[in-house]
Amino acid sequence: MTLRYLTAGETHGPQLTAIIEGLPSNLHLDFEALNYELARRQKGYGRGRRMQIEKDTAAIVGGVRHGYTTGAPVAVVVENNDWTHWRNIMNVEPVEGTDEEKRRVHRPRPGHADLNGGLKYDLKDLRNVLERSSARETAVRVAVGAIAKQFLGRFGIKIGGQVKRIGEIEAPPHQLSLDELIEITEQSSVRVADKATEKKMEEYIDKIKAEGDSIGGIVECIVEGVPVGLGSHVQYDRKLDGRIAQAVMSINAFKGVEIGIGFEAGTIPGSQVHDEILYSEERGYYRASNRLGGFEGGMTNGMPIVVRGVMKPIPTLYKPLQSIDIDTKEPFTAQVERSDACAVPAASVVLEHVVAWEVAKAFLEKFGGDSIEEIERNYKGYLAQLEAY
Ligand code: EPS
Repeated sequence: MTLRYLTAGETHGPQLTAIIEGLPSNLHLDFEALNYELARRQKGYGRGRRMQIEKDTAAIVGGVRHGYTTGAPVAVVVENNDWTHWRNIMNVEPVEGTDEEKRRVHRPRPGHADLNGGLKYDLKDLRNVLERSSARETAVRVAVGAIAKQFLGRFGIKIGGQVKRIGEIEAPPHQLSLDELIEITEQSSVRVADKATEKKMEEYIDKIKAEGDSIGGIVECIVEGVPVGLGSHVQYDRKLDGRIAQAVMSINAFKGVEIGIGFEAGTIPGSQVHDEILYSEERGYYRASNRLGGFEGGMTNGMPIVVRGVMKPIPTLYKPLQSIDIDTKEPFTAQVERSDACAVPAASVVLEHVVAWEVAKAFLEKFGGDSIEEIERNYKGYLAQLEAY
């Protein structure tokens, strides 16, 4: 069975909804841990006023009983507190009122989905595009990924992340273990391990905000405890690094993805890129380095998965950019809207969760079963195969 999910819901509608299909039965869900992940996504220096309105929690409304999955589809709901201010504007029933009262949008914002979506779906109210294209949707994607994380946790697979860069400020390299990294970045307003960098990033975000601008950055996710052989070399759509890349690019505002040293691999000779193969009784086969970020041939090689993604600056600016009004076809400069100056720390949390989902999906494809116990049996059998190899 393939693990899959769909989401529905608008940023100022009543709720976001996800339905997950293909989860095994008997998986214990820790609701507190799930909501902890949602709270992590809401934090971060540089976010706007909306995050003071929302206190995201996930309500599970199907597929779970007395704390355990039943094997049925799992339905997850994250309510939008802001909905109370938008009841009329976002009502599913027809409402009376002027365009102004309905907050009709006819001025597409550069960098957003507004104009493309309006043209494609023949919508004269661009609100019908922006409401769905909003990054608010990542709240429920984190809820889905948090369930995947808990599933992977059963098999000793752990996921963490960090911010590598915000605009001009780069985080220096470090030698922290994943556990240490998770603990330390959690204390950071910008999800970096180094306090001096944190301060510089905060000051930089302040400066950008004061200029009416916005800023993006680079985030990284690390997955440890992954067995050899998730994904496959035999078919393009089974290559797990390719599927992770697609998932990362699907996060709102992401413009690029790298695995391991990524783009640097095109700048140095092969002898400095490939990870030499070693063997010991204790560890079996392992690598002297992890420059390829845990992948060869579209399959995991047993080293940690390392994925980076780049987020563009949020396009809602206080500094006006030129666009064209779809009613008058006249140029205008964008009006001021509530916005985040920087959402890179939040994007780091989203990255962890979309990667968790892809790894969980590949894990289930390989060790698939209908109950968690059946998967555990299959997994143990495979580990014995690896040991005997
Ligand atoms: C977003 C715009 C802002 C952000 C929102 C994403 O919302 P609003 O238009 O209500 O001010 O706050 O992010 C979230 C609500 C969230 O939960 O992350 C956008 O246009 O993508």
